[in-house]
Amino acid sequence: MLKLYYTPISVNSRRVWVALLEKQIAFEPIALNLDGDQFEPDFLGINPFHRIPVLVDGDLTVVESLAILDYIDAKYPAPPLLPTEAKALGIVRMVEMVTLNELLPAMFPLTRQLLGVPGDTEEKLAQSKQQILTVLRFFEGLLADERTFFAGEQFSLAEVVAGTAVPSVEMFEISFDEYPQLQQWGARLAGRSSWQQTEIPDAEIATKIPIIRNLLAARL
Ligand SMILES: N[C@@H](CCC(=O)N[C@@H](CS)C(=O)NCC(=O)O)C(=O)O
Repeated sequence: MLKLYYTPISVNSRRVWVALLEKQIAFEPIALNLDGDQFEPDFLGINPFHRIPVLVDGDLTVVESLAILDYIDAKYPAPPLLPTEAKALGIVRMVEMVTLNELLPAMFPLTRQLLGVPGDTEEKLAQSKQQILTVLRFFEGLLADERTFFAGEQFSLAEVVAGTAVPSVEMFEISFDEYPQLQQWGARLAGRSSWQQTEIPDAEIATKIPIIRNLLAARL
């Protein structure tokens, strides 16, 4: 059986968890705390970069969530999460990369500010907020023809990746009022069983704040 090293509160893990649920693939979850256990020799033997998620399938170990998602989709093609048509595939890949390379890095400074982790300048915080708004405008534009999902009617890895990150920007008091397509898209995803099963209650997240603060401070 597949083994998934993960942490329930991790956005990087959640996208793999959601994909496994969408495809109804059984897996053995192995939870790390990320309180230093990621530096234990046993785990470093699995991922020398000390990060989750990691997927282990027999003698194959896959690190990096986007690589894991591709592996899962190729090995378990039903339902397919990557379109094959050129335009749709380009959009899906673009949404995945913009989420990882533009949105998430902009969320780090603002999350640090929320949790009282010092080290970010006012200029950095303002730039990060602008960057998030640019991503939201960009995604709104991609959904502007009122398509159900980024790739059209097909639920895809664009939803799995962006849909587990975009709604969190509300914690920075960013409203979706100016992004009606994105708001409806988010509501559609929130109704899915895979989203509901991977939603972590606020009370549980609250117990992890010291760990989250340390992880974010390490990224300064
Ligand atoms: N690019 C990686 C990022 C993974 C990542 O940063 N995971 C965080 C948790 S959300 C982690 O394991 N942090 C522990 C550490 O950096 O020591 C991916 O997409 O899988």
